[in-house]
Amino acid sequence: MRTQVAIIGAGPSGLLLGALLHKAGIDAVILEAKTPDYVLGRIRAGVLEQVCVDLLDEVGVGARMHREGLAHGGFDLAFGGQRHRIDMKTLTGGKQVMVYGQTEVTRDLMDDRAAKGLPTIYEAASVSLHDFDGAKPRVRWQKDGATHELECDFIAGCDGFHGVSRASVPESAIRHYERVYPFGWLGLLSDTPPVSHELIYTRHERGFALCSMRSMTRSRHYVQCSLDDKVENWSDERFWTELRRRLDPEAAERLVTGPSIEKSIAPLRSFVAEPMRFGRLFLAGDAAHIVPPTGAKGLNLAATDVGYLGRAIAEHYNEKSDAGIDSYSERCLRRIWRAERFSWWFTSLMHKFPETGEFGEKMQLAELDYLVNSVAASTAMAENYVGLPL
Ligand code: FAS
Ligand code: PHB
Repeated sequence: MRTQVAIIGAGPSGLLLGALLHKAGIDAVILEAKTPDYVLGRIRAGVLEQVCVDLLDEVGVGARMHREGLAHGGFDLAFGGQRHRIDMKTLTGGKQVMVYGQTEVTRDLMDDRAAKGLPTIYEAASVSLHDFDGAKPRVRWQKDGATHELECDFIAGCDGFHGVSRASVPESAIRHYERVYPFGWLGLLSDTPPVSHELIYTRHERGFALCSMRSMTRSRHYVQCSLDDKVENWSDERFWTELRRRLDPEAAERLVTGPSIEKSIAPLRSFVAEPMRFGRLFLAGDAAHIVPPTGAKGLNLAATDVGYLGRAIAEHYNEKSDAGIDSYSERCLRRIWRAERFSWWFTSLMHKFPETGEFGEKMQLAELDYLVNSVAASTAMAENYVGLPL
């Protein structure tokens, strides 16, 4: 088999890149380890920056997002039993975010790819990358008892944090920067109405909590939990009781509980691999970086990576220019580090750390008090949350 671009991973990064390349007239084959249902079953991000919305519109899969997504002009910060709204729309001159689940983004991209008859090979086992430091890279995998090989011009490693692409780069050629947080997020999805019409991020002495949503009838809530906690230790009742204890009185009053559709614990880390290009192999999305979900940046960074990469590869073929390819890593990393900083800062501000202590708690509360009472500080918060310009 031969194609122009081999994409490893059919998560949002791989699918969006495939759609961008198709729009530019470039052939790509996506290799995915799991089944479509497995990929769709992972409940993850919920907030899209305008740059992500624009990319989905650019490839023609934005219709359902605009129909069913919720445009949000602000969110609440809750601490000391009080809620304070960050009016993003006013503070950023009109910018907003779109609340639309990553599962739906992935489904829209999957359906579009299938409708166009574009090749995605699911349940591709033991994927391996070869000769990407030369001009004729190849990818191999196992399926239906046979070994398959794909010759290509480029490989896009869109296979997430635990994927094979970054692991295929010689250790001497890559640097890792990492911080692992001493807690996780226990998330619960339920067909219950959201607590409020916008998101509520809560800092509480018992730990962080987030009230989010997927629609006005489906909620996504999180509570900070210990790293060694297990989801089987958390009955729905225990979750709802703990969430209610952390919310401000008005939110606690409005909380509607119900049976969980999904419940899972996500570990939190900050991680960046540098560089993101190795000859004909390019890393994009979680394969190259991870942010703690506090700032809702993970999916959005993945989208901007593949936005840059799709344009760079199109330039290579259609304009015979490698300027985009040569600057890909540097352009992505500048945006990634700004998002890493914001996500680390917001996580440090809102969570209970083992070493926080009484002085640390006073510092968190003082910073939050300053943040919600300073136009300058609120503006800085707002411009980072809606997404920094490309
Ligand atoms: P993904 O991990 O989504 O996709 C990679 C794909 O590659 C997967 O389908 C995988 O099966 C496949 N793959 C892996 N290894 C392979 C191999 N060897 N061969 C072939 N295929 C392979 N972001 C937010 O903004 N907000 C959130 O609340 C949030 N919550 C999250 C919760 C969890 C548990 C996790 C893990 C992430 C969360 N994120 C969140 C971040 C998440 O949304 C990612 O940023 C987003 O999934 C990135 O998409 P991809 O880069 O496509 O990686
Ligand atoms: C979500 O809805 O899953 C969500 C929203 C905002 C975040 C993290 C997760 O910061």
